[in-house]
Amino acid sequence: MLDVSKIRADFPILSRQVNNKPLVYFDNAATSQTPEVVIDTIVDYYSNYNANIHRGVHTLSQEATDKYEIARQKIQAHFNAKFSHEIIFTSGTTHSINLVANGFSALLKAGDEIIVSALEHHSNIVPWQMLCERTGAILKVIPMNQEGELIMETYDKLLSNKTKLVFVNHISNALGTINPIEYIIEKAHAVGAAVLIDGAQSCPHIKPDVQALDVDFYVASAHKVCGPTGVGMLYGKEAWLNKLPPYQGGGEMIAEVSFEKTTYADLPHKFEAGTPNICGGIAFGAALDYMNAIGFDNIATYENELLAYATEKLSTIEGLKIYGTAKHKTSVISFNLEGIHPYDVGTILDKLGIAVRTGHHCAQPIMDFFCIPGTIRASFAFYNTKEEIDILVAGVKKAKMMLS
Ligand code: 7TS
Repeated sequence: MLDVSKIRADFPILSRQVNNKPLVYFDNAATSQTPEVVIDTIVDYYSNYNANIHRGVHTLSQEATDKYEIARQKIQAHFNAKFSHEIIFTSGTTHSINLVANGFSALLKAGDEIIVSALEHHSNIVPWQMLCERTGAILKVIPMNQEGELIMETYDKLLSNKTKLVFVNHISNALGTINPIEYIIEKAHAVGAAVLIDGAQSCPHIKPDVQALDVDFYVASAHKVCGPTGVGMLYGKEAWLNKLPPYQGGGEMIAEVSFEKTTYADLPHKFEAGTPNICGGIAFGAALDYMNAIGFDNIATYENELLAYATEKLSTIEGLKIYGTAKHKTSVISFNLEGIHPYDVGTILDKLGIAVRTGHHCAQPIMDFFCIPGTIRASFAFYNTKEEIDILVAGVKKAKMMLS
């Protein structure tokens, strides 16, 4: 089991005050906090071996290159990719999705079909709409039910030999639903479609095995797994990455350049034009080491306890409605107080030192489905406690009293 007070001591930010109250950080689905070991990795990089990579004969450049490539191998091992060159460093999930969507422009034709789900973050909707505009492909949507679960019977009917791509998040950021991606992948492959899974919200809770899933693309952001912002990854099966054209042109992604013709570098460099976020990539590796040392099974068990506790306590508040009651869900609770705007509740909670997110969570179609402007979202990580949930529950009661 987790020693949560020991874990909390790893995170300097958790001991700060906000508005003269101890910080209660429940906005983990937006970004996770950073442990000392990751902060130290960043300081060590800039203090001791800051240099550009893959291009210098000098010692600093070689050290930075070695550590960056070791980080790639850590990510490969974490996701169980077959080859390290199947891991592409990007600036985050959004960049990874755009890279794939852009690549498919060259592979799709008018009338081809793309399937997304009703539970997507805008970053897994807009790039595909742009792709459809460029190619004439048609976007279809797997609908959801009142619990916030995808309706698989409709998915089965949407699939046909016209389906070329399926894009679904592993876990919904707005509701916490864990989607049946094994089923989704298997069914898509049966009609010859490729599958991209958006793992931005799953990676903080689950250790995905891309080979066992047999998924074609899997994407994630470091800042949701205790790493820094501005760095993330794209896993792609080697054959797919070889098939996709490069996303950006520039230095590092070429084999040879002349004004007549340019040939591209091998994977992974073909997709990594320009100077990358070197320090970020190395810190991403350190963050995964940190989380793996705690253990994802331990993390999931503990977070499920927090979820059950918070669901029970919040449900006792009259007029509070929870959105997203899927059978399989992670430690995210979206809720509203009857007749009160979520923003007003969030503002009062902030005065009490409690950080939650309010609004549509970049998932407007979900809010439209429930006919609401947004929700208050509390999202828990392995360093949160039941005592903090008690503080939230008291804060929500206070907000209700003040705003009713
Ligand atoms: N996909 C999902 C499912 C997400 O939750 C997010 C970010 C993204 C993609 C985009 O990730 P980025 O790192 O490229 O920005 N989600 C949230 C959120 O729920 N609140 O703030 C960001």
